[in-house]
Amino acid sequence: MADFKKSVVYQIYPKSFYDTDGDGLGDLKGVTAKLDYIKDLGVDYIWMTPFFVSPQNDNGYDVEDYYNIDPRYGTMEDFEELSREAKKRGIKLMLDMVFNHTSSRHEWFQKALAGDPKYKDFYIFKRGKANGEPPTNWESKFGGNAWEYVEKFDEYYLHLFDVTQPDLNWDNEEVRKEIQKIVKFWMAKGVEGFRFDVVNLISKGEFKDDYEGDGRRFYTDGPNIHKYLQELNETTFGTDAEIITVGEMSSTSMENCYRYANEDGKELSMVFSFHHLKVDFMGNEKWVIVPFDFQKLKNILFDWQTHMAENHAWNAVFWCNHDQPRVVSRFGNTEKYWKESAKMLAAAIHCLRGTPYIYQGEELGMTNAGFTDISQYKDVESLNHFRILQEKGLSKENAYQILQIHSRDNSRTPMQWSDGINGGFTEGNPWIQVNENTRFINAETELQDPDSVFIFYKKLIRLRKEYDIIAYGDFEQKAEKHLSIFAYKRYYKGKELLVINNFYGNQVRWDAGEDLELYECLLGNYEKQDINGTEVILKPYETMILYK
Ligand code: TEU
Repeated sequence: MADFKKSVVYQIYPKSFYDTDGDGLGDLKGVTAKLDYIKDLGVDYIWMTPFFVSPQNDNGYDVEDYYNIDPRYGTMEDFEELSREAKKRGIKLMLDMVFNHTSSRHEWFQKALAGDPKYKDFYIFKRGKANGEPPTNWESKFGGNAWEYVEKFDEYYLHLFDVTQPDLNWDNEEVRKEIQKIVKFWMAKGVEGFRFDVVNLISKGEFKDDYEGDGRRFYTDGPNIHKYLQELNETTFGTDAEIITVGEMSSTSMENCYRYANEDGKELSMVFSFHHLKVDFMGNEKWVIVPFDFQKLKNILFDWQTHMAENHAWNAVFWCNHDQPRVVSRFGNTEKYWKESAKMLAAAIHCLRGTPYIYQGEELGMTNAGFTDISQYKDVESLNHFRILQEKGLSKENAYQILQIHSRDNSRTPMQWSDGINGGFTEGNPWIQVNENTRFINAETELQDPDSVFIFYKKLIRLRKEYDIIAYGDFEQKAEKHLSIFAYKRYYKGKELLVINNFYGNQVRWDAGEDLELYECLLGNYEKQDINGTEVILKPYETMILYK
């Protein structure tokens, strides 16, 4: 059976990874070309975000054809070559399946629009209210109402995301059968992992107005969600013990995750939850500027660590992905302590109980995009909200400040391979601008520097392989109330691991209440640790992984 607890997953956003044909977009051949780099890092899986045929309104999360590769990314032969070359290096592939919705260009939706009743029932069409308003007041995650009017039917269809991403009707058995077929198709191609996009939104509940929120209470972790996941499991990936799965769970509850990611294996191997990445939001509102709440971050992560373990469920642990700003810009420091904070954040997340995910460029300490003009932004969500914020009365300057912090494009700038033109990403015109700091934050430089962020990630991954305690140990939170320190312990077969992190740029002191001199330091981001009996003095953004 695949030991996903001991594994590390590396996420690739192919569009921004490496371009081999000079069209300014990364491609599958580009991933193959960089496999040795990934192998050197030491990860076990590559999760690739969607590269299926798509109009790319949401960079591939709007799938037009699940069985074919978008020509912008290459061909099926390119995929097979990538798959073979990865296998040679002991790296497994995890594909990203978007089944909550399709692209409006998908054949099913086109047939639905043409009036074919079979395919209309593949989606969610509803009559508007008597007063001519949409069926419910639900908001799309990308802004505006979540229903689109189709005059021909005098009906609306539901789109929780962009208007070009109509939601599928999972209550229709034929839809579920089609989805099973797609998963089996990719299993037959030798794929060994799946990420299921916003999969806890597939079972819609009641279609009612939401007077307290944006509608999510009616479709998040919906009435048949566990039934549908179990069915998908039994009919597809559950038949192959080597396949690992992760569900992306939007606004989920922990109670549901105990079941989604239970070790009984009935649903998924693990889940992505996002509550710890809303600590710089106002509730669910992302388009505001609020300093991040460190205590909240600790409480949420520690809560999930403790309760998921108690309920025999497994976490995916991560700071970054293609929807999140860069973590070093978010919870770290991009100036004097850039390197220290990038390493500290890495250690803090990798030693938690769960499977760590690294998003391309995170291992280099890549930072937010630093865009200053709307023409530099490409993401549909950012473009919509830039407009909406100004409609709400915010000044352009304010709207820019918010995008600079929260835009998904922060993580979508091209991978920084070198200090050369376009950071070595393309010889053409990059589809999105390369960060100027590629002059000093880039793979070429970091591979040669034994003290680099890259080498630190490499060491962390190696530690997971060498010390079972990191993968299998029990979790215990520490320093709960400390204003700067994020610390925890792991226990396994009589051994103990103590991970201490300073999240701030000032020196702090902590009394651990036990003799710290009994530990050896496995990894840290400063040459010497200042330990005296039960007390430790942590330098700015210091991290240490202690073991006894
Ligand atoms: O994202 C789901 C999702 O709800 C968020 O992460 C979303 O980006 C955020 O709420 C916006 O503020 C997944 C994919 O990861 C994302 O790239 C897609 O755009 C989205 O689903 C739709 O398929």
